[in-house]
Amino acid sequence: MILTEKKGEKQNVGFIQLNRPKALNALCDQLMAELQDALDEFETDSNIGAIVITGSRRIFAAGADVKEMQNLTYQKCLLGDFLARWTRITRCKKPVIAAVNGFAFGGGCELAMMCDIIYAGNKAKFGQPEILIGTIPGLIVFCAGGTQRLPRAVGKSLAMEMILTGDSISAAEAKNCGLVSKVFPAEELVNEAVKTAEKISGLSKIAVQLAKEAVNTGYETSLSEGLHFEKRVFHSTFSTDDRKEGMTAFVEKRKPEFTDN
Ligand code: CO8
Repeated sequence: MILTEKKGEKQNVGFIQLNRPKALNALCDQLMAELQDALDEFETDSNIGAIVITGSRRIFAAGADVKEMQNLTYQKCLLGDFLARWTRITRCKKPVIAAVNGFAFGGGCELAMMCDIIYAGNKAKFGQPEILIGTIPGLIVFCAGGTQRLPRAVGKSLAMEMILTGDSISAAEAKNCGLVSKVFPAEELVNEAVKTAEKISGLSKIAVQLAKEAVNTGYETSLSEGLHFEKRVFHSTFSTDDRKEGMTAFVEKRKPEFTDN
């Protein structure tokens, strides 16, 4: 249900395409298991510096698979491990870019929000329509994040409006409110996401991983704890060859050659 390949001039970008067109890339357990395997593989491949996740031109993902959930009970959700693998992406140490063309609804929007950067095609639509089918974003015991990440990304008022009405927002609105960082013509979106991933992959993998961890730590904690973490992590970069090389190259007016040491 997914396609994977390595992209970029140096083959250092892990590329994942959700590929379940008949069900509009509805996120079922099998698809998420395959996604987890792909992330495991790219994460352990030392040549890969960043990962891009996309869908098709028409659809990123239409949410969790409603047919799979139709007869689910509270007891099964609570006691079983239904969707337990879904948050794997939030534990990925390498940067993940979501390239969203078309609909990103429900779990699809949540999947995009679990990524580090979201780029959108100009016809993309983001929404949390769970209220229309009698539930709420996020599912019962799994932290998919619709009610938590969306308000942090777009502000409380817009998040409430989206979550309580099920109405979606356009790519332009998503850009305006900060949910996505850039909007591109649909046909250019994937290339642009890969270009950014290539750029990140060419930097020190140590610095990139630490920077990602520092931002995410700050996102989930108080400002003072975040600042303390940042200071410690900043200090730790002075134990790396890459920090010395980066600063030396700047002083010598040349391009740095990072070795990930
Ligand atoms: N689950 C299962 N099948 C789906 C889903 C879905 N979410 N969405 C579409 N499909 C299927 C349809 O049933 C249909 O199949 P079939 O041909 O067998 O009847 C096929 O895809 C095509 O769908 P439509 O005919 O509806 O296509 P349209 O172009 O008319 O509409 C829409 C496209 C607007 C995207 C529409 O399909 C839609 O509204 N889909 C449902 C959206 C939704 O409610 N999503 C929320 C689901 S709940 C959820 O995501 C909870 C989050 C859980 C946590 C996740 C953590 C990552």
